[in-house]
Amino acid sequence: MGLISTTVLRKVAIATIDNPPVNALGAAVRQGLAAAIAQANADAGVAAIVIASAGKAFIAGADISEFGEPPVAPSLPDLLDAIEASAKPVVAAIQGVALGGGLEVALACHGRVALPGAKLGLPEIKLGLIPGAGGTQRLPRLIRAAKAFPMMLSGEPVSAGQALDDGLLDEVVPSDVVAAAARLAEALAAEGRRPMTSATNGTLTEADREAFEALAKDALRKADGMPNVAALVEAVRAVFTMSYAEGQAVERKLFLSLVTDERSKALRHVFFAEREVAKVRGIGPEVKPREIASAAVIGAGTMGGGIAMCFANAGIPVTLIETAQAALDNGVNRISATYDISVQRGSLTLEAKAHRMTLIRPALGIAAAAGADVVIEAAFEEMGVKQQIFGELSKIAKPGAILASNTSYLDIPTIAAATTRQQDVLGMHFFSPANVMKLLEVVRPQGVADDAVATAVTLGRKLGKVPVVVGNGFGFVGNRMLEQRTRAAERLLVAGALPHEVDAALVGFGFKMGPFAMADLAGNDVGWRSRKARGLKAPVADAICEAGWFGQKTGRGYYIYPQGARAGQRCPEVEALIARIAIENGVTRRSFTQEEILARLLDPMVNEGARILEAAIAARPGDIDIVWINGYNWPAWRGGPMFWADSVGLDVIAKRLQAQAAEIGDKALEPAPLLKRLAAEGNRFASLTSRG
Ligand code: 3H9
Repeated sequence: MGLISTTVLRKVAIATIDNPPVNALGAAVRQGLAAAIAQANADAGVAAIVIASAGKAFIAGADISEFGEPPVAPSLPDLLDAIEASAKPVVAAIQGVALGGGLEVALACHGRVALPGAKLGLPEIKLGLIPGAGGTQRLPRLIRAAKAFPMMLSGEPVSAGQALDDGLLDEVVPSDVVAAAARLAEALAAEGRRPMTSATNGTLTEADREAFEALAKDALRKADGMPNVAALVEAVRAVFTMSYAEGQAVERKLFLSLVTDERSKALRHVFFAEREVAKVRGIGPEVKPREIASAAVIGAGTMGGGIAMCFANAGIPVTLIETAQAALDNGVNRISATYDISVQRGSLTLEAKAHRMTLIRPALGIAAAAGADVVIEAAFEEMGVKQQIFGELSKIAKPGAILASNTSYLDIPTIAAATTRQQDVLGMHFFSPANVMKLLEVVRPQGVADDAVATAVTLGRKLGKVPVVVGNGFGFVGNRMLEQRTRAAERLLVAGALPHEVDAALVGFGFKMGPFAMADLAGNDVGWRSRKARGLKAPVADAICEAGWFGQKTGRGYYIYPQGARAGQRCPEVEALIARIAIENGVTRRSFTQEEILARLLDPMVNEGARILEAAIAARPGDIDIVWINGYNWPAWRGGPMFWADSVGLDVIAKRLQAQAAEIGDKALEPAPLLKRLAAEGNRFASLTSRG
């Protein structure tokens, strides 16, 4: 088998897995390992066995892309039982990561040796799963349930040092882990194989069971409906109540049912989409990003301040620029107050705050941006203002500096036209609050240099963001789709739903907030100003603003907020106003089910997503999903809007849109050509990407 090569060294068979990039346990690897173990057992010249690996990882786990495919023997649990039952001792030589099924391989071995940089973990929970190859049964038996359960619940790996302390590893060696594993294997062969992990029930005590039950209770309380948490509890509990074989059967049954659960499918889709999004068309490893050692942010408002914090948090000095001292002082004070909240919460030390504040250098006047390697403009959202700033930047900025606008909607080429360096101008669109939200839309207009785009992407990652490269076009990806949802929400009010019903539908779907609670929080005047500038009308939203109900900051908006309350209460005046507007528009209002509300909110977004794909503003449907998960709190376990649409069925969505378009008489709601075509073919958005 090509992926496993075996050499024999002083009576120890070394089976090395070489399945780039991360030695995932695909069918060929499992078959190769099974053959290597069987062969070593049959070879009289072999006394012990080492499982080692080539490349940067020991084993990153089961091959996630095989889940949901027809099973190919041997299954991982069967392979691991064979390893554990090997008559000749088997030792794992761990370098890099041993994750999921990778750690389960090590757990089935009779000894484990690692390099100091190794990381060991069972991250299945993050994919909506639980360990499915004996991990829930072997790990508690090895290191106690009270230690093993939190590791499986968080999915976070532990260091080699920690694993050694916990008894998960036998040895940590500074170098040549294979030789050290071979020595341990020889010793085990000489002294007689140690008891199998699956049979070491002696480590399970009543005290451990009680400690585990307390942790389990807490975990179930916080599980938020995720079925894998309850499954994990059930599987680990079996360690105390059943034999290993029975417990393993429980684990297997739970694992297999979770694999087919929509939530796990969604999380697995997100795992691959996160990796795909990093691949940018036309930008390979030969395109080297420019060096970024300093930054400048123009505009010390909420957005500019948040962006400056991102640089300071990443240790990059940043000049924060305003035109007037008072605005600059306000900006710096706001940043300081935001850091204070982290200090109070205990997530930031006072020293760290002080250091970050020294990295933020307030300055007056655009000339202060002259030395920066990247300048991000976060000024007022008006083309004239932006063009003036970029015109000046073109004169004073360092040659080769990246000149980025944080605009949410405006045309980047028009901004770039104010400069003589189109090759350096692009969009870097952060999301509010900029120091928290992970999404960064990197807007790539025609004419920008590839290395400028690569720089923005690399920088985004350094700032802890998830950069998604998007094309230029009104609202780019996220806000363009959000506008559809906002319009749909307004239509629903006039048609008969109430603000709290619309919000409840989205919260029920998994969002933290609905559109009206969100609008009240952000300030209804923001959208109002933008509609007026574009000559657009939204009868309910406009009337609410005309009444001065801007949201939480004025004590009322779509809801009432008595005495600064953060949760709004239903407002009879708003509800009466909506009813009046419906009458004025000749609409007979009717009630809507939650399901209808959801369809009316989300289908137009999906339709816009299809148009965005047609126009190549987003490279892949998965990129759109990543935008919505990281910028708009779309629940990851729902996979993003395009994944959701695939799971509902594109034919269903196309039919619903067609019906709505006819009912309202709005052609814009008719299914986009791409959606129509895929629906007619019985296809999914996922078919547009290589993974299908
Ligand atoms: C499991 O084990 C279940 C068992 O309990 C029971 C089974 C019965 N499978 O992240 P990167 C690909 S569940 C398939 O960019 P890094 C990845 O898609 C599994 N592919 O690199 C990418 O491909 P491409 C539990 C995988 O250095 C490439 O490898 N394990 C897998 O930043 C490089 O990945 C996990 O959840 C996989 N398991 O990080 C671990 N892993 O180049 C998941 C990676 O085509 N993996 N790929 O885009 C990770 O956390 C990170 O990938 C890792 C490397 C830390 C390993």
